[in-house]
Amino acid sequence: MAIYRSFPGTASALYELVLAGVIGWLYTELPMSIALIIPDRKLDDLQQRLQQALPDIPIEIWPELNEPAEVEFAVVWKQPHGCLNGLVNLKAIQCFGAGVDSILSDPTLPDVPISRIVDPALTDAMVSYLDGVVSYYRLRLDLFSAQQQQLLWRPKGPRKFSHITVLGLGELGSAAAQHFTRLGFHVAGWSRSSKSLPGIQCYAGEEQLHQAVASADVIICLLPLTAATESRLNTNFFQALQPQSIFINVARGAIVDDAALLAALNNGPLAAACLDVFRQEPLPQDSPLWQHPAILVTPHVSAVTNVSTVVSQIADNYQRSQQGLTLHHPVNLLKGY
Ligand code: NDP
Ligand code: OXD
Repeated sequence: MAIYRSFPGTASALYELVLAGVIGWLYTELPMSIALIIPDRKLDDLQQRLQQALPDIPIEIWPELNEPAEVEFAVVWKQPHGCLNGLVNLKAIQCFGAGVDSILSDPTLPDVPISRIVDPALTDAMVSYLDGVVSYYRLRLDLFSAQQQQLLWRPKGPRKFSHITVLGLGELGSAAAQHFTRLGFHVAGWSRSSKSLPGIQCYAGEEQLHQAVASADVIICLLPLTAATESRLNTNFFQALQPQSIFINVARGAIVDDAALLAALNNGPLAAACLDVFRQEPLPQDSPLWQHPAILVTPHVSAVTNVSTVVSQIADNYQRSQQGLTLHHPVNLLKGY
């Protein structure tokens, strides 16, 4: 500023005009972009579909960003910590999944609104996976699979399941609870705040957790991973379950204390566990969970984000962030989910 002020008369005015023009151009013409920050995944399909929905916006795949300062919107999944910090013009973060724990664990997370995926196709996938797993145990396919390894022919009738408890009554948990209610099970659910859902016995808060699971033959975990839920399913929790119950975790591995789970399988009360999620993924080769005869391991596949069904909500959220509107499916940073 001091320099151009020393220009005499018209020259100074001209300089001011040019400078204002350059600043204006910088603010209006900087080609703002969307960054896809989803390491270790092929992103061509997402990039193409999003480009079709937003033809005028450059969509770049991290780490190959043209200019980090151009990024105004980031679609993120398990980002390396720190990589969002350099996006100085970021206006919003769109999580590419339903759970935001990996995004929120970044200590350098920029202070911008975050949204997550809520998608009927994702919900259907989760319900269908859970339906299959409950049938698998009800029909004793776990037992027959083990017997087959030993060439054993020992018929046995189905397990008598009547009660199912779902931990977490959000988008996925409430859909799962309603599904099993429709199939004729007695269904209970547990959440943070109290709820009233038709046909479901609802429990809420720490003090009602044991009550919620006391009569369950099957317990399904669909809680988010937060400071309050980390390692929450511990020895105390497993000791509150019925003998011969089945535990299914499709939420996050770190909600479960693995040593307590193994003890509950080895010494009771659990008969079996199906685990789709783990503290460390991929599950390390030396994890005892791989080899345990009463554990079914699936590689985090119960409900995978479907690019074709979520692209419109991502594009819509981009537009909303540009207009300063609240994003669809916003994350509550105080609650952590
Ligand atoms: P929501 O945020 O819609 O629901 C979360 C539920 O958990 C709510 O009912 C909430 O209670 C309850 N809850 C949160 N904290 C506590 C607590 N401390 N005590 C009791 N209840 C609590 O999440 P979604 O249903 O969409 O998803 C759940 C989780 O599933 C995701 O966070 C993700 O980790 C996992 N997931 C796994 C997938 C997989 O492929 N394995 C795929 C998709 C999701 P309230 O209603 O009172 O807020
Ligand atoms: C999710 C997941 O949270 O895939 O969407 O785990």
